[in-house]
Amino acid sequence: MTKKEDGKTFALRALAAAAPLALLAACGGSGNDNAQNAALAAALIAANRPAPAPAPAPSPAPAPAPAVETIPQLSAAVGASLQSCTDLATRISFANTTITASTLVTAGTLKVAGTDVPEHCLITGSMFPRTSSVDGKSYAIGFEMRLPRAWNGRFYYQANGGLDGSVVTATGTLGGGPLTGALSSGFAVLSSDAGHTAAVGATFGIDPQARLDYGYQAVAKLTPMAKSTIQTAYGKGPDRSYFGGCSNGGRHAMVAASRYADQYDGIIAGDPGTRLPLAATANIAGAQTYATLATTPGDLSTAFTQAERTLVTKAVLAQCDGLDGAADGMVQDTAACQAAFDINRDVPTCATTRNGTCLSADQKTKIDKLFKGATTPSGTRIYSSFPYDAGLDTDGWKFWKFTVPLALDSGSVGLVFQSPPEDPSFNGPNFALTANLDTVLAKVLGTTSLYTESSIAFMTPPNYGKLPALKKRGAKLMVYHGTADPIFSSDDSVNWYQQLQQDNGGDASNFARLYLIPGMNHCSGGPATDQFDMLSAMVNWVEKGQAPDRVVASARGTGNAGGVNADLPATWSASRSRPLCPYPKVARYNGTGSQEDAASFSCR
Ligand SMILES: [Ca+2]
Repeated sequence: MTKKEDGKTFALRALAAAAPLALLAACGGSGNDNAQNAALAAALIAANRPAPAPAPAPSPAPAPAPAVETIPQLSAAVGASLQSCTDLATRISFANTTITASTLVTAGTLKVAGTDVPEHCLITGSMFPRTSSVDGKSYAIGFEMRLPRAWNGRFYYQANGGLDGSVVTATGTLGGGPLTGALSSGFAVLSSDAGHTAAVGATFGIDPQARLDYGYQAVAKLTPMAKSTIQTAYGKGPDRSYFGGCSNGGRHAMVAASRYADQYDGIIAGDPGTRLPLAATANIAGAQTYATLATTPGDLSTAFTQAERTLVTKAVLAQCDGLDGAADGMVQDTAACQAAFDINRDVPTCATTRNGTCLSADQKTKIDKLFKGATTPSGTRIYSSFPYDAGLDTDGWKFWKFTVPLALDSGSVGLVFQSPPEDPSFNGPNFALTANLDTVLAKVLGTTSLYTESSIAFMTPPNYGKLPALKKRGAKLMVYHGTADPIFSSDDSVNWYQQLQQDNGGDASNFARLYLIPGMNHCSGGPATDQFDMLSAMVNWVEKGQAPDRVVASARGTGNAGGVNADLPATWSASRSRPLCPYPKVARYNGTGSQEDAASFSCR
C-alpha cells in the first residue's frame, strides 16, 4: 500500500468515525438511531469517495471498506414464571458447585425501604471448596441467588463492597437509601462473598488464589453457574444480564466491563475503586500527613477539625456555589470550582494558634497537597487528586480520612495488596503510621514467586480506558461518583472517562456515561441528592435504546422511606431533586422555577 492510499484510508476512516458523532449531537445525543447513523455515514463516505483515476493510468486498487461504527441494539428481555422452588436444590447441577438449600421466601419477608419484596426462591451454595496449601485455611466462593416468582427475564450480579467476605442479601439495591432493588423489580439476583469469609478478615490475602478470586476470578466462576441455575429454574437462561455495585462493588463492575464484556449487557459502577490498591495506599499516606498536624496524638481528626472543615466548606461554596447558576449549597460545576477555589487565598491563615476560624500555613500546605494527590517520600504520585467540594464537612469524610487508614487500609494494603504481604500478626495502625510508602508502593506494584500477579494486575480492570468489546456488542456502562468521595476520587473516574472519550474519537457517550454527584460522600451521604434508580435507566438504554441523558436523583430528607440522610442542610426541602448529568455536562439552573426541583435544572 502506498503512502497516498494510507492517507486516503485514514481520511475515510476519520470521516466514518466523525459522521455518527455529528449526527448524535444533532439528535441531542440520544444515541438510539444507530442504524440510521450508520446508513447516513456510509452515504457521506460514498459522496466523498474520490473519482477513479483517469485513463491511461491503471485503475487503483479500491480503497478498503471504511470502518463504519455500528452498535447493535439489543432486544428486550421476556419474563417467565418460576414453577417450583424447594426441589431446585436437587435439580441444579453445575461443575464445582454445591447447592446447600432452596427455600421459598414469601412476599414481605424482606423489605426494601419499607416495601415488601415479592415472593422468591432463595438458593444458597458454594463453589470451588479447597484448602489452601499456603495458609492451611479452608476457602470457597459462597453465594446466594434470589429467584423471583414473577421473573422479568433478566439476571443481576450484585457486586459487594469493602473486602467482600460476606454474602450480602441479594436484593440488588444500589445508591443511597434505595427505594427499590433489582429483586423487587423482577431480576434474578446473585450475591457472593467473592471467595473468602469475613471470619478470615484481610488475612485471606495470604492465600494467592483467594486474592485472585477477590480481584476478578470469582465473577468468572459465578457468572456461568448463575446463568445455568436460571436456566434450570425457569426453563430458559437470562435474556439480558446486568451487573452493579458501589465502592469495591463498583470496581468489580469496572472489571466486568473490561474482562467480562461478553457476559453482561448493562453494567453500573458506583464510586468505583478502580485503582483500589493505590487509593488505599494514598489514604495511608494521608494518615501519615494528618499525624503531623494532629493536636491530639492518636486522633487524626484533630489534624483538620470539624470547625476547620466547615470553614473550608464555606470557602469552597463562596467561590463555587454560584458557578452553576444557583446559590443552593451545591457545587455542580466541579471542574470550574477547582480553578475558582484557592485554599491559600480563600481561607484565613491563623495569625497565632488554631481556633477553628483559620488554618495554619502548615495545614494549608499539607492538606492542599493531599487534595492535589498524595505522594511517597521520594515524590511519586500514588493515586489521584481529589476535588474540593461542599461535602467534606461530614462524618463520612471524617471516617474515611481519619479512621479507615488505620482500621481498614492497613489490613488491605499490608495483607492483600502487598507482595509479599506483612506477617498476619502485624500491628495495622502502627504499619499505617510508620511504613515507608516508597517500600509499600513497590510491594503493591510488585510480584513474588508465590504472588505472581501484582495487586494492580488482579484488582484493576486491564486496559480499562478502552472497552471495545463492550461497545461492539451493544452493551452499556453507567458510572456514578460522588464528588466528595473521600476514599475513591471522582477525579480518578473523570480521568478514566477522558481516556475512554479519547479512544472513541472524543465521544464515548453512545455506550458509556459518567455521572458526577455533587456533595455525595462514598456511595451515599453528604449534602447531596443521592437517591436514584439507575438500573431502570440502564435497562431502558440497553433494551430500548433510550440513552440516559439525565437521571433524576432526590435528597433523603425527613420522612424519606429509604432512610434519612443526616448530612442534609436544614435549608433544603426534604425532597430536593436534581438531574444527574452525563459528564462533561453539568446541572445548571434555568434561571426560573423552584431550586428544590430537578425540573428547574438542565444538563448543559
Ligand atoms: Ca450551586
